[in-house]
Amino acid sequence: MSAKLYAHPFSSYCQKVLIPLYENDTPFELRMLAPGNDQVAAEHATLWPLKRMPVLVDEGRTLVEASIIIEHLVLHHPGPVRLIPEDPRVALDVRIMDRFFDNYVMTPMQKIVGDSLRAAEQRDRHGVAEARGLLDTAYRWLDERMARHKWAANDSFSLADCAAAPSLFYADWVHPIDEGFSNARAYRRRLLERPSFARAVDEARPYRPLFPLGAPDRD
Ligand SMILES: N[C@@H](CCC(=O)N[C@@H](CS)C(=O)NCC(=O)O)C(=O)O
Repeated sequence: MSAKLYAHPFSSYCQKVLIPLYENDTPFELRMLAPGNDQVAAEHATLWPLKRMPVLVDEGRTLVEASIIIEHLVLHHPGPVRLIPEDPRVALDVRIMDRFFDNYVMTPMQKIVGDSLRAAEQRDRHGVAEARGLLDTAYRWLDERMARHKWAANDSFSLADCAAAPSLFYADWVHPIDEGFSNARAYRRRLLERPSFARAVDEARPYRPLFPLGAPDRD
C-alpha cells in the first residue's frame, strides 16, 4: 500500500514535503484537504487533532511535521537524491538551515498572511512589524551566505532546500526580497527552476485566487 499524504497543493508546508516526493519519484496517494472533502478532513483530524498539514501515513505510522516526514522518507524511501547527508556531522548544517527557513522565513511569512485574514479590529500591527523586521534580517543573512553557495547547505540539494523553496516563494510575495540582495534572489530563482518545486508551484497555480493578500502576477 502506498503512502497517504494529507495535504493541500497551495500550502507551503505541504509543498515542502511534495518536493522530496517528486525528487525521488516516491509513489503516494494524495488525500486532499479541501473544502467539501469532509471524509478526508475527519480522517485528518483523527490522525492529528492539531489539524496541521501535511500528515503522512506510511509503514504503519502517522508522521507529522514536514521535516520529520522528510526524515522518514529518507529512511524508508531512499532514492537518487539524498536529502540528508549520511554523515551526521555534515547533516547538522542541513538541519540548521532547515530550522532557519522554518523559524525565520516561514513563520514570519505565515504571521503576515494570517494577520491579513483577521478582522480589521483584530489585526496585530506590532506582531506584523516584528515579522517584517525578522524577514529583513533573515534575507540579509541569507544573501551573505548564498554568495558562497549554490544550495542552502553543503552544496547539494537537501532537506534545507525543501524548506527554503516554499518559504522564500511566499515570503517574497508578502515582503519582497530587496533588489540589493541579489544572491538571495538568485537562490529563490534557482529553487523555482528545480523541476520538483516547479511542479509543485504549477499544481498550486489554480489556487492562487485564494491567496488573501493577492498573488502577484509572476512566478
Ligand atoms: N510545524 C508544522 C507547520 C504546519 C503548518 O503550519 N501547516 C499549515 C499549512 S501551510 C496548516 O496546517 N494550517 C492550517 C491551520 O493553521 O489551521 C510543520 O512543519 O509541518
